[in-house]
Amino acid sequence: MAKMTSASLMCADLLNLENGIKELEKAGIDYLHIDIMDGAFVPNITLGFDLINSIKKTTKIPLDIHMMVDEPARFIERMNVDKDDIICVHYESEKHIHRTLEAIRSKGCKAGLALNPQTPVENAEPLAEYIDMLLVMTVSPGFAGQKMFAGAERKVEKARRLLNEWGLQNVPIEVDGNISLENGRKLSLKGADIFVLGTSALFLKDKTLSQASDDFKAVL
Ligand code: S6P
Ligand code: MG
Repeated sequence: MAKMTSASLMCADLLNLENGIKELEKAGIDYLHIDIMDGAFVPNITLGFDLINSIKKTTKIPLDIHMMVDEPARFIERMNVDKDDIICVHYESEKHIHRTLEAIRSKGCKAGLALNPQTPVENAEPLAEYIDMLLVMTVSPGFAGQKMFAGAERKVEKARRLLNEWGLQNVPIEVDGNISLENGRKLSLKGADIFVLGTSALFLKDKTLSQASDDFKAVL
């Protein structure tokens, strides 16, 4: 599977976002990662639906929407998405998550399932028929700038093996949290496919977005 990058917009210069997105287009970034938080599922509040609508008018880069909210089913209907966009919901956020994954697919876009660091990959097995992408969180969700959890490599390796066993060879694994050059290379070797890039590899003081993106792609 081709390796892909997803730029975490909560780490971008939000007062200059339109120009930032134009630069990300030139840099060949594959997805824009949009973190939606509710202050309950995670102790933070970030980006929201109006921003998604504005971004949709600005670019054709597909969106990779990461819902860190309790009961995300409440919000799926109103989301403005196209067929290449991904809406990703957390296993831990809903009692009947398969219904939410179905609701996402019925909008004509892709359904992603996210797992917190402590949630075993095996928990995704009953949901195999409902997922188009598996997000293995490599930090506890809520904040940028954290350190990758110690079991992340082992978990990604297991996720790739189990997805293949379940017949999901074409379902990509996304990793999110502290994806530096070094961690990106290690996780790529274990089978990660989509890399969420934030403060660890893309939004850096000493590099342009294009330089940082090129440097990251070179280690995959
Ligand atoms: C965190 C969120 C992430 C962050 C990303 C930041 O809860 O889901 O998408 O934006 O982890 O990257 P970094 O390199 O600062 O950890
Ligand atoms: Mg995220």
